[in-house]
Amino acid sequence: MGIMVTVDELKARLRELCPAEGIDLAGAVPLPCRLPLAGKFRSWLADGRHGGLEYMLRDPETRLQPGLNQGGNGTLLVFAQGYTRGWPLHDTDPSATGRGDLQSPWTAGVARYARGRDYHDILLKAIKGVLRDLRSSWPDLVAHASCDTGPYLEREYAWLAGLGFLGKNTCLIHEKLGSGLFLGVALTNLELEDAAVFGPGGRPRAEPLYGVVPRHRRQVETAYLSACGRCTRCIDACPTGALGPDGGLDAGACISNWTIEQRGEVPVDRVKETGGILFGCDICQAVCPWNNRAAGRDLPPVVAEYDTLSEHDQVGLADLAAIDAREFRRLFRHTPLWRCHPEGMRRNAARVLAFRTAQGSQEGK
Ligand code: B12
Ligand code: SF4
Ligand code: SF4
Repeated sequence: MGIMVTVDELKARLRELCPAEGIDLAGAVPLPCRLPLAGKFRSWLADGRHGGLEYMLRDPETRLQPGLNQGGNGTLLVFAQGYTRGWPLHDTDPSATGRGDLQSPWTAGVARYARGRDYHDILLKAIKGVLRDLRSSWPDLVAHASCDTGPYLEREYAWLAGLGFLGKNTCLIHEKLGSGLFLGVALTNLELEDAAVFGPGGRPRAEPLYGVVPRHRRQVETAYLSACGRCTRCIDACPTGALGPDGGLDAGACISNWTIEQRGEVPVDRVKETGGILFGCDICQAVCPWNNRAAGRDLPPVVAEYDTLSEHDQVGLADLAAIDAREFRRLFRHTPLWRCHPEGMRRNAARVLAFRTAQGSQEGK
């Protein structure tokens, strides 16, 4: 049974509950909804741009129709939690975003999203905290929360919920906070009485229910990619040409995919430039002006759990290139780095070592 609520009631509760859970933005998508970019997603799969990410092939239609198992009704709540407050301009030098000859393998070679505790745990706990408290208002609330791993195109729903716009780097970007945001969702049996204020299904909302309201509302509301304007910095900066000229990413060419998800040798012909990058890739976000501006703002800090990697500062690249399963577990069990398995970490560290050695011998000449 659906629970009838008004948008204002939901908004009031989210505004009360999200700050305590360290959530920056929250919004809602009334279901069923039509995803304006569904065709792009289907052709992305059909063209093989999922680059070996086989889980993306599993039941793709479910990603386009959340609520399928509940008859397609209800409301999808969407949440965003910051892990970094932008990237300062000096990070736009690729040598500072992972390819520099720095002392620590951590500060430069690991993408910022992975420099803390595992976001799947942290954000999911925060969302479940909000849902638990919502039950005090609506005891019959049914809700399934997920972060990253559920069958949702999270960025598209975040966009529809008014949390930001989709950039040419394919990330969800908030006008004030930038794109250093994790996303999570909760499929609920809430029924928004006045869902019509959201406009016809599939039309993005101009603002979130909780969080900073964007200034360029019309842009966010009406046009995908419009807030990028003529900027192409991310496309130009991507060392492997993984970003298409007008949106879309070829995961087979993306360093993030190769250093996190894929096992085995990195095919040199496809990904020549993993260089000094140990894990993940931030280049297309670090060059983004929305992130450079966010770094200059006086924003509240991100939750402390997203900034703990300095604990590993004593571990060197040579240690990582030879790491065994037990040590890998001890160091990384509850961090995003867990995802690459010891085998991936050894491979990545060996590549970075080789890269830095070659760089060093060139400088020595
Ligand atoms: C698979 C995946 C990846 C893959 C593929 C990335 C990708 N862009 O698809 C890899 C491993 C490469 C990856 C990398 C990263 N990821 Co990831 N990833 C996911 C995951 C699990 C699914 C994404 C997905 O559905 N991709 C399918 C494609 C088709 O979706 P899409 O790119 O959004 O495509 C749309 C548009 O590009 C557009 N489009 C496509 N082609 C075209 C063509 C034209 C002409 C046009 C106009 C439009 C267009 O339409 C598509 C459909 O709407 C999500 C979690 C989730 N469940 O959603 C996290 C997620 C997207 N990742 C996340 C993060 C943090 C990252 C990294 C930043 C990590 C890092 N530092 O290394 C990088 C960013 C790389 C990048 N520029 O996207 C966050 C993003 C948060 C944000 N603010 O956007 C998410 C949401 C996880 C989370 N819960 O927080 N990721
Ligand atoms: S994450 Fe790196 S490799 Fe992937 S699209 Fe962005 S800049 Fe290119
Ligand atoms: S770098 Fe430019 S084109 Fe790329 S996402 Fe940011 S604003 Fe858009």
